[in-house]
Amino acid sequence: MRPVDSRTETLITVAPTGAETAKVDVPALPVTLGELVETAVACEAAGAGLVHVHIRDADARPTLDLQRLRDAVTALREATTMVVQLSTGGSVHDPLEHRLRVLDAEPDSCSLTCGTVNFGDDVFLNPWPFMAELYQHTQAREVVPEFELFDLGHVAGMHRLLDTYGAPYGGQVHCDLVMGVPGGMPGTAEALVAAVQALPAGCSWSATGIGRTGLPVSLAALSAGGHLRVGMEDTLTFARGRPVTGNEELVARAAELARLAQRPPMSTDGARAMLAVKDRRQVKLPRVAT
Ligand code: KMH
Ligand code: ZN
Repeated sequence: MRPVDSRTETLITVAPTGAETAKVDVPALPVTLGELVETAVACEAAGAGLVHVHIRDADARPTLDLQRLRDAVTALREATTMVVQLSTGGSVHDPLEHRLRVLDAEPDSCSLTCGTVNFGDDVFLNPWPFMAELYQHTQAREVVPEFELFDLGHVAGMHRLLDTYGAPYGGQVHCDLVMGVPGGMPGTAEALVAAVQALPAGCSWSATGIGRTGLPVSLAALSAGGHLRVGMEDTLTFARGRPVTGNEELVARAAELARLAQRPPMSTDGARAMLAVKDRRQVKLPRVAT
C-alpha cells in the first residue's frame, strides 16, 4: 500500500445533506439537485476535496432512486472537480438491496459502514453478509470504498473485510471515524486515539463529530494527523445558539483550522491521487431503463 503523507495537507470532505434532517426544520439544507450542486461548488471554493452525497426525492424525503443518483453524480462531475462519493448507508429505513444498487450510479467512491450500530432511537443495519457483498461489489465495479467506523468494533469489522477479501480498488485504505452518534463511540479525543491506534498501517483517515462534538473531533483529528469531514449531515449549529447558514461556512472553518495546523486543504487532484480513484470524468451515464 502506498504510504500517505498526511503531515502536509488535509483532505476536507463535505457531507452536505444526510438523510436525517427535514427541509421544513432546516430550510438551509440542500435537498434539490440545484441546491446540492450550488452548495458543492461553494464548498469546493472553500477547500473541500470530496463530497459525500445523500439525495432526496421531489418531496425532499431521502431516496436511493437510481436515476436521481446518476443525475447527481453527472451534475456534480460537470460543476466541480471534487471526488464524488455516494452514501450506501442511505437512511435507516432503506432496504439492504437498494443500498447495494447505489454503485450502479458509478460514483468515484462510496461509503461502506463496517458494522451495525444503534443510531439514536433507530438501528443502522450493516450485517456481515451485506458488508462483504458490498465490499466485493466495490472491487468489481472499481469504486473506492470509504470505510465508515462508528465504533471501535467497526475497526475490527474493516480488518475482517481486508483480511478476507484483500485490498480495496486502487489499493488505498481510506476510513472515516464517525463519532458522537448516540449509540456509537463518543466524540472525544480519547476515543479518537483509541480508534486511530487500531487502524491499518498506511491507511488514510478522516474524522467527523456529530453535533457539538464536531469541533473537538476536528481539532483532535488534525493533531493526530487525520483528515476532516464536516457538513450539515453532521452539524446544524455553527456556534452556541447560531444555526449553520450553509455547508460552505463549515468547510471554510475546517480549512482555517487546517491552515492553522500547517496542513492546508488538499486540492481535488491531490484527493484523487491519494484515494486512487478511477477517472470517470468522461463517462456518460445512460438513463435508467424503465
Ligand atoms: N444515514 C445514516 C443511517 C453513510 O452515509 O454511509 C447512515 C449514514 C452513513 O449516513
Ligand atoms: Zn452519510
